[in-house]
Amino acid sequence: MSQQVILTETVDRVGVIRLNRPDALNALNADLMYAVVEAAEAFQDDPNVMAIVLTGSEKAFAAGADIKEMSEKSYIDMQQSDWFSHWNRLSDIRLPIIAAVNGYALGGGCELAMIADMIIAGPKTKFGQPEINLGVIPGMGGSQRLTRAIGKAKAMDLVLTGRMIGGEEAERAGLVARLVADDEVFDTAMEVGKTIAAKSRPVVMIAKEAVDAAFETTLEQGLLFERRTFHALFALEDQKEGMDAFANKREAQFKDR
Ligand code: CO8
Repeated sequence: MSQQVILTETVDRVGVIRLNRPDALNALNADLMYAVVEAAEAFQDDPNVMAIVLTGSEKAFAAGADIKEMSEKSYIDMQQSDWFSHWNRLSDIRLPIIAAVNGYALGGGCELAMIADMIIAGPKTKFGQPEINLGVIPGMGGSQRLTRAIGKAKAMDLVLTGRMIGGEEAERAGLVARLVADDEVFDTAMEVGKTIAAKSRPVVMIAKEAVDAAFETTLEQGLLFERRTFHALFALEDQKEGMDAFANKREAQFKDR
């Protein structure tokens, strides 16, 4: 029987997706892409899941798209299959996705981590966009999400030279939300997921949409979206509960958790 390319479980309302191609350093082939996307959609459809933690192994989050699967493809193969466009389904997931990243996060691996909403990493994590060494460029967001995350100067450095950066440099550059000891990366991501799990599910989804809107709109449009959405939250019982709990010095018990 062939090995499962991902492993999934639900722990305390946090859905975990673990990439599981250890012999290929979790290289992202088509099977793995479909499996990740379908698992994330299944978690989203489960009202008991509040957040998703996406992780790999100690040695590799993912060492990139599967070079062996791609190498012999023609332009027409890539263009007609719209290779890897299915990852867009992952960026459509409305639950927060936390990437717990150890080891190599290269090429498509770095790009997959950037599709997530936040990255937790350790000092030994290695991020990079080494596609230039293969005679190609990033194809899943490395020229776009990376530039938005760390700015043009550093994105140019990584994309043009293919050099890797460690977790500390990535955190300083703004790619990593929390830098923790390497052996605490997964547990920290789970703690973040559990913290989110105590909030209101619709409000969590709307908060994610509001932050994402900053990348898609002008400041004026974004501020209006935020303000109108803020107004709309006053239609929720969870807003009444949250504010009443504050006033009465108790912990909020959100209905739509
Ligand atoms: N694809 C396929 N196999 C891989 C990959 C990969 N990306 N990375 C590692 N492997 C395999 C190796 O071939 C090796 O297999 P085998 O044992 O059968 O020879 C096994 O994993 C272990 O790897 P190494 O022996 O190389 O391990 P090392 O510890 O010596 O080196 C490295 C680790 C530095 C991570 C090295 O494996 C490496 O450089 N890997 C390739 C990194 C890379 O170039 N990534 C970018 C790939 S291209 C990409 O991601 C484009 C994404 C956008 C596509 C969008 C299309 C529209």
